[in-house]
Amino acid sequence: MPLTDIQRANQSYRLGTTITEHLLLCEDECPAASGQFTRLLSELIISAKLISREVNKAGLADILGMTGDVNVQGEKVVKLDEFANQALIYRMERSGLLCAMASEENADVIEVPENMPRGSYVLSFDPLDGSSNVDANASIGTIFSIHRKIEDAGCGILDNFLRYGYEQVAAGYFLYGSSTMLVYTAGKGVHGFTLDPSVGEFLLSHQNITMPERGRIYSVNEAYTDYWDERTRAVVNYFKSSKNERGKPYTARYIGALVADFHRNLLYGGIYMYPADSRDSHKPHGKLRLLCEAAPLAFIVEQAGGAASDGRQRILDIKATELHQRVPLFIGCKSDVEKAMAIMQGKV
Ligand code: AHM
Ligand code: MG
Repeated sequence: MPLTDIQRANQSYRLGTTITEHLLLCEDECPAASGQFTRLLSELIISAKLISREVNKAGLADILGMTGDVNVQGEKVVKLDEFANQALIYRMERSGLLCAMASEENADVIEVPENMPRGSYVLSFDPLDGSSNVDANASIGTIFSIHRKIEDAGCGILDNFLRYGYEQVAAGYFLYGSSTMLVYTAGKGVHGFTLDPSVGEFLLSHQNITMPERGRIYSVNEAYTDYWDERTRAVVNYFKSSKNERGKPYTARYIGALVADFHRNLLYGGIYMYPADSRDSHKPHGKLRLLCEAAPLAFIVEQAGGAASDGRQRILDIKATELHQRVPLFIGCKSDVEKAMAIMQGKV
């Protein structure tokens, strides 16, 4: 008897399919899955394991009084987001696969030093998204986006990063939650791997993740209602007052960590919104960064059958003009995002 999807996922998790094996198996249908690309993902995985190790110790460090500037070994204790940023830069610049990086934490492009081997990819990342949740032990994550470097361009030039989202070769995130997960796409579906601490490997646990056409969750920080324009308020009111496909009201869920909120909606079905608001000078364009937050998650959501928009256009059709450009974000199940767009554009 053929196995169901869930049985197959259980089997591959119990018997263990690693990401390298998974990439090798799909190499034919996934042009991005070259040997170089596989190594790039393996390097990201090692960085994420290091970050995961520190995240898991975060509460313990506090109990042991190690959150000051210097720990008992006399080492400087860095904040987790600084550690995550350092770990990614340190490992990835030694990988020989990249020529430059852009981190949410660094103002400028980080060029791989000339004395190190350079590769043909550029990487944008948010090292620890939702880090304000760390002290409360809530889920946080690392988001990454991979482009090929522009041919014949220098490594450090901004143009390597000022690209359309649809040009991404791959994108993904690590979620440090009740377990540590990697979810990624290389343009052929969305796949999830769970870190098995006893094996020390990410094993395939969610193959071909797909979102329902319409969700049952809306996620937005409603504390900013007074700072939204009329149309944004109308979008949120729509989800508050409408029934979902099953004839039930939508439910509200908001952790305040994009990766965690996105991941839940990806699996359960829903829409996450971080609209523009008028609180302070940079929020007219929302809070979230195009390159290291919105674009990679938009690539994933579309590969899972969902959609992502800034309210006017598809996120993947936006060409970045600044490294730390911010965009309003409506992301999730296709018909929910389309409804939000229609309201934002005054079409309904
Ligand atoms: P960060 O990258 O500095 O952590 O900020 C982004 C985070 C997202 O993870 C989260 O969705 C959002 O900020 C929450 O913002 P707010 O507290 O305004 O709702
Ligand atoms: Mg972030």
